[in-house]
Amino acid sequence: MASLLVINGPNLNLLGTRQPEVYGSATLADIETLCRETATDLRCDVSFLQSNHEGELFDAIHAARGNNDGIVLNAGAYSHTSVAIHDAILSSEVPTVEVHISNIHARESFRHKSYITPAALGMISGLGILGYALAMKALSEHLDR
Ligand code: CA2
Repeated sequence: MASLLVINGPNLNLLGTRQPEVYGSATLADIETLCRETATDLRCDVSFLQSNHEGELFDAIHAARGNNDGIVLNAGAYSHTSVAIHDAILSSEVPTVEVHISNIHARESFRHKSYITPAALGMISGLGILGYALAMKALSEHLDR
């Protein structure tokens, strides 16, 4: 059974409390519920990590090697700044799908660049929390190939 890891980065613990016009009203707990339901449908295991600390994010990506078959990653604002997370994804060699709840290309120009995308299997942006479920499905199909 495939094991997927869903990683959320800085400030995503605040989802549902502010900026609903940008991020919707779902909370981080709602994302985890959706991912658990999706894992049941896909017959895979899923585990979760949220951290506001960059080093904890790449520690989790390193630890995924040998323990998880795929990663769903919303690195939050670190997506736009972190070469270290880019390098961690490449060094882990764990297929990773990048997710953004909002459409980063319809927002400020500083959000248009992501250091995650070149290291990722693919990227989903702007589809709300559905993006997490779609990313899990994409990873499941990728791993079945
Ligand atoms: O759209 C996304 O998922 C983002 O990764 C969310 C990040 C943002 O920096 C990226 O550009 C796009 C920010 C998450 C912060 O979420 C908050 C939610 C409620 C209140 C404050 C922040």
